[in-house]
Amino acid sequence: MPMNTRIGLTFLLIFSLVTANAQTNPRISHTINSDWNFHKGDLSGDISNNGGPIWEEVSIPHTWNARDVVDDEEGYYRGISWYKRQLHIPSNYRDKQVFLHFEGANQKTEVFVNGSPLGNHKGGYTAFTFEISDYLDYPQETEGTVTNELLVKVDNSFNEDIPTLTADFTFFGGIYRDVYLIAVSPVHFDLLDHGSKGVFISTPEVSAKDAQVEVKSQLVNQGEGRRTLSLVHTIRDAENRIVAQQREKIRLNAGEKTSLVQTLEVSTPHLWSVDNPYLYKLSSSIYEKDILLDEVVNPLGLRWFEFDADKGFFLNGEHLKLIGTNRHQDYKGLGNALVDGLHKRDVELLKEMGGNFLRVAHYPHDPTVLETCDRLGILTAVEIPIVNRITESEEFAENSKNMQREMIKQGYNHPSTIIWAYMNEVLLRPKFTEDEQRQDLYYKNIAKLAQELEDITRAEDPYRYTMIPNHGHMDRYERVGLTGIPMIVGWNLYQGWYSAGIEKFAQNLDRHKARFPDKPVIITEYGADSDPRLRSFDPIRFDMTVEYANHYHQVYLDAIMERDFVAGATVWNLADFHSETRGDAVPHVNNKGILGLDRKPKDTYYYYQSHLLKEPFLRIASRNWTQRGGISQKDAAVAIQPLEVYTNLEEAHLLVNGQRLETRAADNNVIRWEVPFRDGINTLEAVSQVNGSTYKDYMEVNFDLLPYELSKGGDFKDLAINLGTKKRIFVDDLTGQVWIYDQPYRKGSWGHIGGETYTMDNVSRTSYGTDRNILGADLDPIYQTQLVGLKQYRVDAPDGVYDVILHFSELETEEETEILAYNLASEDELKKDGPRKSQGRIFSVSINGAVLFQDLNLSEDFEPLRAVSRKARVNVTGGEGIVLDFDAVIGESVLNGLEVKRIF
Ligand code: GCB
Ligand code: CA
Repeated sequence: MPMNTRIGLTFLLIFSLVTANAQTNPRISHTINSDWNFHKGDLSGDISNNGGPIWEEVSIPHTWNARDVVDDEEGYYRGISWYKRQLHIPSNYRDKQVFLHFEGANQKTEVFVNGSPLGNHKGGYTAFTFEISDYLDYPQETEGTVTNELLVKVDNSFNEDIPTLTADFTFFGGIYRDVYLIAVSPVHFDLLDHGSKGVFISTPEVSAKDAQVEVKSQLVNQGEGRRTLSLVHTIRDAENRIVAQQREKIRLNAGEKTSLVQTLEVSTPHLWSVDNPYLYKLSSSIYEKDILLDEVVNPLGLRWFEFDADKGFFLNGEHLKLIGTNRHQDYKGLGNALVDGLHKRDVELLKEMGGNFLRVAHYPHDPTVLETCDRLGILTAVEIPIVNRITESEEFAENSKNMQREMIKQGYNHPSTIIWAYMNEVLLRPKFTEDEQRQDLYYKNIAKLAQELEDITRAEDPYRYTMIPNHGHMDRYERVGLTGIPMIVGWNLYQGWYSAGIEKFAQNLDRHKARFPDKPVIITEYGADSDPRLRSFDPIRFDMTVEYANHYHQVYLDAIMERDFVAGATVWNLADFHSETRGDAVPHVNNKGILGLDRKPKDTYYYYQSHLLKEPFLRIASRNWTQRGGISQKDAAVAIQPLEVYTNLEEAHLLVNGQRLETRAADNNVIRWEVPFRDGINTLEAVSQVNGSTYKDYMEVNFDLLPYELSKGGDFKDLAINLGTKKRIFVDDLTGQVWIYDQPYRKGSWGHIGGETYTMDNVSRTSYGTDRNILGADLDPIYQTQLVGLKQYRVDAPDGVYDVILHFSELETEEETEILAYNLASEDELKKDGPRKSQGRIFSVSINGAVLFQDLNLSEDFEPLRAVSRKARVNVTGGEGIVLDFDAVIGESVLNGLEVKRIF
């Protein structure tokens, strides 16, 4: 790029171009998202042959994996598919240069116009642009349009040269972000530099007095002849007043591309901050004489920031604890094909939570995300998708470096972005564990790539920080050199989740400080899975209940807030997200969100609000737990269950069905009461009075109260019991049915006689039940736990007609489970993991003496992990109740769930 085309003196010229600026931009740019055809699978033979394959009408955003990633079949379609569309090209495009801009397609894309290949793009998370001018047919006449054919081949199969290789998220295939058609004058801002806009704004010096704004522009003359042009940058404030302007004359030869840097100054700038994200507009325009040829507009936020290894983060000179979440880009039922509104909503939800920081994980997201962060005042870290491991090939390195450049150049102008990152937990499952020398070489290759990415980042953008997020194996990262290379170290820590001992989290923070005293640190991940359908009165690690996650986040947030050297932390994750290889309570989904897959808040979201919001906040924690159930007290027709309120106020009282419970003081923002619930609708109102103002939160709970003595009749209607759990409750979000935990038989009530809770052998996580996907069920948690070796189950139901439903699943399998890629437990702990080896079992069940199953063999008659249920109608007479007898022929009898429903 020759710089000698730069002529004349730069001079400041304000207001003189006002009339010229009023011209409309000749650049045409719009999405072409509607009216596409899609073919799942490859096209055989001639790609332009329209006769053969079946095309389905789709619009973009689109993925072909929205459904097959959540079904019971292992895996999902990872391969080639095709998209096709007509491009209607008007005659005046003949005088323009025409481009296609893809915001993202996963993961390898080839584009053809009228049968000619334009090239390909590798990587599923960054934008790319192709020029198509030379391949188009234009109308002969001056009126009308001519139809051109656009074909796009997208391939999401595993490719060892394209990050991501393996990770705990689903690699949805498709053109899942906007596609633009852009037509510009032959002289324009460069559109072919890594999918960027060709204008790069940085702010090397900002203070309360003065801001330097440096603009690097890349201009292209694709027309004929040498052109004399002026390049004008104009900064306008939020009221559209011009506050700085600069004009420079340049000459561009035919076919020439040039790049130049100009500096503008804004005195007493209105600063961009989290509470006041003030945005200027910077328009960059190319004129010939006073004719506007091209223009791009960028946001401009003026701020300065700094990380300090002891004191944390500072924005505009003021200390700011960075607190927020990570985010993945998918949504319930939609895969990764989201409209802008859903991306924007996520950032709003983070802001409404009181968050000020977003780790855009594990790859760049839709441009809407950073645009919304700019506007709402959320700081961001953005990274490329190298996760878990690398391939030691030149191609892998090249693709990674190219992605890093794309990420930086495409996101360059966002004031919200303060960190560029790369390589998430790249030493999680190191290759070559059997060969130390080879492993050393692998480590060296990782360090080499890290250094190259670091160098590229600092060269491309000297004004932001760099970061590598690692998992908790501090020694390994230090040894390989990954704690030394970037400017900030990120730690993803899961003590009290993947490994036992939640108190070890705080110890790890202090360990960081002791070992890396000069390195700024961010806790880039921490989280615990919770399925909003699961609740517990005795939460334990890996039970997937909301209550355990609540406890986990309370302990973590405390430790993070107590330590100034921890510059910030981001919860894993803002919302639940798809991860096809996962089992657990919601198979194929990672449930560490503080919002659900549908963005419904879990209790933890409110907990963060109580800590982060500055205005008075009072919220019933279990706000969305509206269906409860339990056994009545002996002497009163109520069941006592806890209820918590999250608040930043000092104290509150609770009204339960209009009755006032005592005023209690908040302890670390939590107030807890033991609440008497009656059968049916209960009203709950938390009330707090502060300085004459009253704050309230109200909810209703529909409670299924089971009589203490079933045999006495009472209100017994439906009973649903989940066996083999510990004080865990399951609420079916479809029917509202509440499944309560089992108990040993008590006369007049119900329960098991004999039997013990199923546990996996030597498992390092789940302390009861299995974490495997149950086939043929949505109520996986009901089948994942089990009572083993029971002799009898009794329900002392009064005389009447009942449906009795038994639920079984064989939880023991022959196959070995492999170590899951996402398990972050230590390698010693992992060695112990494994399912119980099947001993085989055959048993019979009878109801009140009548045979229900004879010689049931769950793994032979069905298959392991398949949900099996049987419903039978029983007429209970003479006060005999319901008696289930279990009789094992081989091995032990089992039962996973039991429902008893009164018919009349
Ligand atoms: C991690 C990974 C993230 C996983 C998360 C988890 O450390 O960086 O991709 O989803 O743990 O939930 O296991
Ligand atoms: Ca599947």
